[in-house]
Amino acid sequence: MENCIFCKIINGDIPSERVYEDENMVIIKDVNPQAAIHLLLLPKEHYADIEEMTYAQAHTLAECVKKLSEMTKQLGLENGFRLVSNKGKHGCQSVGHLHIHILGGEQLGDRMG
Ligand code: DGP
Repeated sequence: MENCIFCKIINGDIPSERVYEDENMVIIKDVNPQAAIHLLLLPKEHYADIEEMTYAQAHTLAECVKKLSEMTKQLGLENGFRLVSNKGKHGCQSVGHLHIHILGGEQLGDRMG
């Protein structure tokens, strides 16, 4: 997608701190961290959010999340983490390329809203 920041990051047109990449996803450090560890899981395929996501893309995303669960030690998340995906205005989504926030590296608060 031409004007998508995350597509540009995935393609390497915008620099990022990449911590993992495979055929389906890139995991980068969030530029504005909100926890000791704050990563973003970016599916390589462009779709805006879970509403636009196809069932095939949902299947791929589930595989990405499962893979993440196998990398917790290398990512410093072995004591737990939180996954968040903001959607739309009320969800405060600011980038229209589906992404999952991965937060951890410290004790997180128990409020989510
Ligand atoms: P959201 O508000 O849920 O759409 O989250 C977007 C996140 O993306 C936000 O935490 C900041 C991050 N972000 C935006 N632009 C960039 C960028 O150019 N590089 C990196 N690494 N993160 C970015």
